[in-house]
Amino acid sequence: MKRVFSGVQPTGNIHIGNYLGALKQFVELQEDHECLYCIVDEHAITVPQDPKELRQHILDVAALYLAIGIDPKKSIVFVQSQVSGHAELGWVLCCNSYTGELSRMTQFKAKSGGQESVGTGLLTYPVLMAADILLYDTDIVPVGNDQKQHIELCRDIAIRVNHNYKETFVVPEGRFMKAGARIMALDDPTSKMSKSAINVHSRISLLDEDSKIKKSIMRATTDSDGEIRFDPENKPGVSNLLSIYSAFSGEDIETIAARFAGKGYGDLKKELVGVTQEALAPIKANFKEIRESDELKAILRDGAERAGAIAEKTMKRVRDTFGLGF
Ligand code: ATP
Ligand code: LTN
Repeated sequence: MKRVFSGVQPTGNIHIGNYLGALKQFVELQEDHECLYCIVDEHAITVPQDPKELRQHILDVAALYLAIGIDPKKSIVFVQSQVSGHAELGWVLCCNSYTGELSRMTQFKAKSGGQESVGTGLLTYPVLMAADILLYDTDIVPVGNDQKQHIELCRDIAIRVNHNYKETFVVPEGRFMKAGARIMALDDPTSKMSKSAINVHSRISLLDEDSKIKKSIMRATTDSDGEIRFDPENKPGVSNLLSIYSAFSGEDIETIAARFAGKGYGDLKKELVGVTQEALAPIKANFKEIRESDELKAILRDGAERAGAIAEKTMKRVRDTFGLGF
């Protein structure tokens, strides 16, 4: 069975971009893969976090994982900082990557741009991500399009170590959704939907109330030519709504667009409100119960133990490759 690994940062406001780009694949993959789903808290502290809030967000993401249908009997669900191999391998990989390649990452450029001083963790963030993946001999990494460059870097580092030392790492591949790999902000369809955008109507969070979902979609930015067709370059707003519709319903984009031919944007938006509310309702209902249950922490402890056993095997191999210890 092929092994799958992915991670989500516990930074609050998990939105439909995260869900349609990444999380939805997690559930599908667990049926016929060996899956590890991680809450990457060590990635979250590359920017300052409130410690109390961070701990709450870790449990929120864990509960969301389970609420969308990740089954802890089928998949390993755990928190990154509970398995020390992530930080340990992260250091080893830092010693096998170049500041040049790291400073070329678009996410680094975006997050560090305009800052007076830039934290080292922001630069080495993708190396820790590579460690997450390589620690488990991962074959497949389901992520949104924005992570493509980081997956490439991870592959480069793995190939480099295998070549410069000896065969140590499995070289992984990214897995991207056809619809949903890049959901755009509702208020500005030229930028990606993001947790950190100031305007709450730029995104739909998985736990948003029905009234908020309706408001955000009905006021989504479109254009003035009135025609419903999929054309991301010239009609980014309408195309984004069609992508969201398709990703939730499973119907392909062209079929949806054809069904709305001759109708107005209001009709598309109204139907999309219904589709979105319906898709998120069971997630919200499950979340509340799981988040409040005592079982959640036990699931995470068990997950860390199982992940830790796999990680330790890899770390033994890594220490041997580099001659660390005795
Ligand atoms: P954000 O930019 O919203 O803060 P992120 O990418 O920094 O999110 P994560 O929560 O770790 O942080 O992302 C989880 C997953 O969601 C990743 O696989 C990422 O590629 C995916 N993802 C994030 N935003 C989008 C989006 N707008 N469309 C599709 N996938 C997305
Ligand atoms: N960098 C990713 C989160 C992340 C991840 C990973 C995804 C950290 N480690 C390992 C897949 C595999 C992000 O910002 N979305």
